[in-house]
Amino acid sequence: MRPVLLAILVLLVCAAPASAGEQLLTLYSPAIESLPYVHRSEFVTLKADGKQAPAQAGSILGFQEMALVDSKRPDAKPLPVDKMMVHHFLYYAGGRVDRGPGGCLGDGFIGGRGEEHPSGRFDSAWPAELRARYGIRNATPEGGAPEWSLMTMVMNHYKRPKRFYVRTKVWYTTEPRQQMYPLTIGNCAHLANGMSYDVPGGGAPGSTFVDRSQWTVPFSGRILGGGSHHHGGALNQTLRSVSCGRTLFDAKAYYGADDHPYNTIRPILHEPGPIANGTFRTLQGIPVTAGEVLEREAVHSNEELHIAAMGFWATYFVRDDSVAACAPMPSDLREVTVPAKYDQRAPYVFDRPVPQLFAPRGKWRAFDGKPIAIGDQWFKSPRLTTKVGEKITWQFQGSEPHSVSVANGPRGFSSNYLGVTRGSYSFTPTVPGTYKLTCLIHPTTMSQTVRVR
Ligand SMILES: [Cu+2]
Repeated sequence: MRPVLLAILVLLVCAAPASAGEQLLTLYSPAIESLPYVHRSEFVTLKADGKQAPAQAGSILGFQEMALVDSKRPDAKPLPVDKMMVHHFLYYAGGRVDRGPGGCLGDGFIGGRGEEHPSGRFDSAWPAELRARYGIRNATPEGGAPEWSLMTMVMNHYKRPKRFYVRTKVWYTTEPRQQMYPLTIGNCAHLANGMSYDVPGGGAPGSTFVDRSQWTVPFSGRILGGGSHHHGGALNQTLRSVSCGRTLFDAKAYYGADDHPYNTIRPILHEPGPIANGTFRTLQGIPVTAGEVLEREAVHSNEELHIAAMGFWATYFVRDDSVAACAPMPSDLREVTVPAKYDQRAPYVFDRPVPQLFAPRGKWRAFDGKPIAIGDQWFKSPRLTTKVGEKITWQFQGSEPHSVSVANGPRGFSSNYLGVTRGSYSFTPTVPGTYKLTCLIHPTTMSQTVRVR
């Protein structure tokens, strides 16, 4: 045999274990319809048929791509972010075996994409060495493949309804891997509000708002990585071990330069989010032991208001009973998705207020203390005057979900940001000024302005 050919063969044989049985599956959601300027959550089931979700029991090794396309042609380019912006995709495989503790998003959660991933590509987050060793077991107790489900929230900036598919490229194998547990570490008290909370703003220059929570590690093992999901005046988010007195991850929020689509897209429907949040990987893993207390801190700028802010960590754990308490940090921990270009101002200046896209009309009315009705495409008393200290209550009575949320004004507040059809929400202004309110679900057709003196 010729030496060159032999060398190639040796290389091929040596390279093989790194990708034993690995396949890259291209999967599509059913068609989903989106109306202009409306951000709405859609929940779809993905059948375990090899087209929507893997057909065979196996292991998920990583996600290469989560993208929006309007065609199933293999070379279809993802829809541009300034036309179809992805708020988030959340993938679940609820019927799989050995789901682990799961964390705030539940034990079915397997992965997701947030607004901090404008390209929808995750190649560097799932290196081949990691895929060769670890995977999320994707099998039912009967030995088949579970169906998946997908939650999508997208913002359609086309001026017409747009039909799209979510294309998912997933590294997959039917060969054995060590079990990897997806685990979301956040303040689960925010779950009822879709994991979001409001940053009131109005603070002095440089002031911050911190959302903090603790979590107790349920089993000994190693953390193979974590991605921060953080927006709403996001500055940085940390994950610390209180028990060992050390920082595990400190994730910076990266913002687009002035010419990034997130900053030039019009109309502004919500404040521009980060174009990346710190994401870390380590093949050795960060050692943690059962009972160890971790604490996350999401730090937000509190100079301006930020509605529907979020801060949590999406992490991946493996079990390992041999880990000693507070064993040394891994030498191979690294940040994997730093954007090539971003705004270098530190701290970032949040200077793009969200406009009230629909001007409220009608006579100014003085608040009489009675609940203010919110129905389909309307606020009762669109222009209202009141005084500091008077509690205002809004009553939801539409057939579609609505919210009452500050677009801009002296302080930020919001009812449930996904919208509700029943119940009420109250706010007592303590600061005078003009509060320009909107419905987050119908920002172009619904508004109310409240003048507080
Ligand atoms: Cu609405």
